[in-house]
Amino acid sequence: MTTMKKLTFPDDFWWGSAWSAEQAEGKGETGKAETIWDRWFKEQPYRFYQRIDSSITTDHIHQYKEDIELMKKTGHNSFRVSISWARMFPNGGTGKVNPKAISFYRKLFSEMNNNGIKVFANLYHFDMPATLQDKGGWESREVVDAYVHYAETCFKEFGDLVCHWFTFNEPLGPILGTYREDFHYPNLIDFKRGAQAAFFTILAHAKAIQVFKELALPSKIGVILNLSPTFPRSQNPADVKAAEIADLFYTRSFLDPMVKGNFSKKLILLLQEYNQLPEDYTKEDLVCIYENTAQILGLNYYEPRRVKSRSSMVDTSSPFLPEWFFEPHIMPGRRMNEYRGWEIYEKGIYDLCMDIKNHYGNIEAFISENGMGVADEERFMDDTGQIIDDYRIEYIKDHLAYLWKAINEGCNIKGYHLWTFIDCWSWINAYKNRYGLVSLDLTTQKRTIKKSGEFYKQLSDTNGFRYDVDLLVE
Ligand code: BGP
Repeated sequence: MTTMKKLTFPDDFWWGSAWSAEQAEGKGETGKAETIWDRWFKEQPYRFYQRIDSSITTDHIHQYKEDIELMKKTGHNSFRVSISWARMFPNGGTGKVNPKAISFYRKLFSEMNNNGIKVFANLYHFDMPATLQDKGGWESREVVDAYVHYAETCFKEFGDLVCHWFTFNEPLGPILGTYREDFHYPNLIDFKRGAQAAFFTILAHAKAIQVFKELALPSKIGVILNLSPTFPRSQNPADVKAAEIADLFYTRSFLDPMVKGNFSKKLILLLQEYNQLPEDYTKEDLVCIYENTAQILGLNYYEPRRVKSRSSMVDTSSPFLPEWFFEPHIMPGRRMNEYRGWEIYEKGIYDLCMDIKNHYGNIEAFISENGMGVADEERFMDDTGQIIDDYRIEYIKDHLAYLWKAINEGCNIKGYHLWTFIDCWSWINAYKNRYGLVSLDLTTQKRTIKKSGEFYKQLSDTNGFRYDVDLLVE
């Protein structure tokens, strides 16, 4: 059966996309401190796809005016950037603020506002100034204080231009990458140190919100989390328990303290049992975290998490990891984005929104990232030079249909931001997988709207699209 229907989204829905400073701006001439990405590239260039670093990326710092025109042409009414800490404080992330950085961001944000594009500004997107990493990065209270000073400076300098603020993008990412999975500088595999860094990240979020509230700005502040609904392989109690534990580590770890102000008791008990709890924390820290929670929540959704119970014994002399308690379940028949190695499961966006509705007070939220990175997209270029990315249009529609269903069932979802706007630099994958609504020629920096960019404009103009609702499963 086919039941085609127009899926209409709420009035004033935020249509847009996101990217980050390190991935899109390029170094420019304002002055900028070395970041951990510059440092890591210097030390191990062979770990970056085609040895491409972040010095030029999408050169947004020079092309921002043209880029804002492209935002309009692709239907944006809102856009998330991150502010570069290293640009704001070029002397290693502390000291004197950089007037040239202030001038750049004020011009960018003003130009966006003048063109009807709401500014969503994120303060930290994986880009620690290297000097602060040398002081311990997120394991250090000194770095937390430096971050809060940086945050306060941004609130004061740009508070009149920003619609919504975010303390962090995916705070779990650097913890996972640095302390557990070796994809983030400085590549220390040490769970307990990671737990300390996670705790201080959460504290930094709370302290920034505390300062924000004192300034009484007209905007809201929140956080952007990467969340995946967790599914056990079966209802066998061992699989169910494995899924519960994975969920504690990957979902509740940041969501609970940053949104509710407290930590999952189950997670605390588990970490206590294995002597992995952070040691440096005070009662004042816990009160601060309790009193200063997110006012708005961004949800980055790419893939579900499927797990099963372990089939082998753990070697307890190996470094402690969450995987001591479960294994990934490679579900037969799953649909994959092979280029990125992520499963595509659109219903997961619905499950995630329902979890937020049912367990997190239905906090005001939006999809802050969702998207499909594809390698060698030139294959899909037509004679005019446009990328015909029908697969991306399908991907967006399939996810939006489940988002529409979630909204219709009462989820407080205010918008959808795609990853990403113009193809941008993807950390160690550099420009391998392209995610944009607009393609980028790396040699000339020429931007060309993809077919998905045209679709996105229509979607935003009409606030919806036609879809076969019989495809939506319960
Ligand atoms: C998110 C990050 C983004 C972006 C995206 C795509 O987790 O917030 O910065 O990179 O994932 O992932 P990747 O670039 O690794 O393909």
